[in-house]
Amino acid sequence: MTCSLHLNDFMNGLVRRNPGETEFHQAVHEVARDVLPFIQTRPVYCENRILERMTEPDRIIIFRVSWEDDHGNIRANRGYRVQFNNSIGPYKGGLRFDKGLNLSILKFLGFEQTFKNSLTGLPLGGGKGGSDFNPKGKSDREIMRFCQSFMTELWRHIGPDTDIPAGDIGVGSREVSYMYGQYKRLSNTFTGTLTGKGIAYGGSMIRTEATGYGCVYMMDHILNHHGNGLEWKTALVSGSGNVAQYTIEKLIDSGVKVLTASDSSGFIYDKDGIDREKLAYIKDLKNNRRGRIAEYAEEFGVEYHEGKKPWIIPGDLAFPCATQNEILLSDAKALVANGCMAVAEGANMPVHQDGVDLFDVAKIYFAPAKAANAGGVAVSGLEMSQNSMRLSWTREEIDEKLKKIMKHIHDMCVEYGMENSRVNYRKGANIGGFIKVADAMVAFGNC
Ligand code: NDP
Ligand code: 2IT
Repeated sequence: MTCSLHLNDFMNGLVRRNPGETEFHQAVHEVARDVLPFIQTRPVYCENRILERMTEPDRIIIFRVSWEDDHGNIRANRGYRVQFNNSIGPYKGGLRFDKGLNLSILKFLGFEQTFKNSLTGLPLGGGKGGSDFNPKGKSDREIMRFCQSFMTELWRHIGPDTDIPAGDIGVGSREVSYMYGQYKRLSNTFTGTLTGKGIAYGGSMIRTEATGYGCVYMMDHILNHHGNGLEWKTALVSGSGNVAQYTIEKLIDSGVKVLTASDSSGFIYDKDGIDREKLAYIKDLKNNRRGRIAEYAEEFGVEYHEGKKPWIIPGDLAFPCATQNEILLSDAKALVANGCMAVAEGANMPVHQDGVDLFDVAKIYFAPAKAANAGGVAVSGLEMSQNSMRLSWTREEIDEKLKKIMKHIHDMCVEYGMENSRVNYRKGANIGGFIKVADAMVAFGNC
């Protein structure tokens, strides 16, 4: 059988089958343009229609979540779990609570997760879920009732060898704990069915820090590989949630001056750099008081740019850690014009494809999300191992394993991303993540 699958034909088919799902189209296109030329050199993948099959989720579960607010009103939201691909392990990926959430976003996230989880080298399949529930402004009791109601349906679809959810935007340790409590009650089991749990009840050391720390480890590897290093650099970080906080923490510890942090209302520009004390303020502000980043500007007397993103500030390194498509072409142009040398995606798909292409042309090192932010799910995988063994590893042991995993991912990118003596990390991550899943699917036959 000859094999000639062209990007346009492939994408036209995907868009026809998934109308209006722009984020999903974008994520698949970014992978397909690297993977399709590679597939032409390995006919077995083409003959087995691996990419067509890999872009169709195994199944999607959609359900109603009814809950009662503090005023006694019954409210209804929609819950989702996209079980994307379990070829190399049980479905694994976070839950997002965000008012704008929809199936297109969840399919892009589940698709990306499949490649990311493969890159970690751990036996993890890909999945993603969540709800269009808006946690902002809700009381603690409302969050609890929502989480319990959400899990009252989800629990029958998940399990320690089936599907293991975790956190994402709007879902942190508080929400994971409420959901785990309900899961435990309904299933009458104590197993590792969610990750990101509290340390007292099966959580892993470093899981909270892992995505941000891993992202900085990846940037360090990229700079070292090119004869450079982190020390004395300046950095722009977006977001002020879980990923941003621990990216900032590891950057401070690595001798980097972090100039910015943000939320969906605007960003702060701290010319002196965010230090440990100021970071503690951000953690308390966001995790305990659920406040806005504008309060940092008032507290420390620094600039606050309402309705703007940090990319207009000059800085050596950029770490977008908030959400998808937060670096559009105009933002990427500003980064290039200001001399930015490297970008690592802490968030999932924060750089729009036009920006990725510009970084390519401008020879800016670009670590895509599936490589740069894989530390979070990697330590989730380690949490699963500890739960299965009924043992806990120390902080030092986990950090050591996380470092090894990020090095392994970097080396995979180098192995599959070499282009005219330059590493294309995007291409390397796409092909490196694809191969293991593709080989498993070929081995399983036509299923
Ligand atoms: P959090 O909910 O802890 O924080 C999200 C941050 O992003 C907040 O500062 C939030 O601001 C901001 N944000 C959210 N939506 C927007 C928007 N539309 N425009 C601008 N800013 C926005 O989430 P996480 O830190 O966990 O997740 C951040 C990113 O990292 C996501 O892309 C997620 O998928 C990814 N990720 C997370 C992992 C994890 O382990 N948690 C692992 C790997 C990737 P505001 O408060 O105003 O909404
Ligand atoms: O996007 C991601 O990798 C996450 N939100 C973490 C998933 C996980 O299962 O830890």
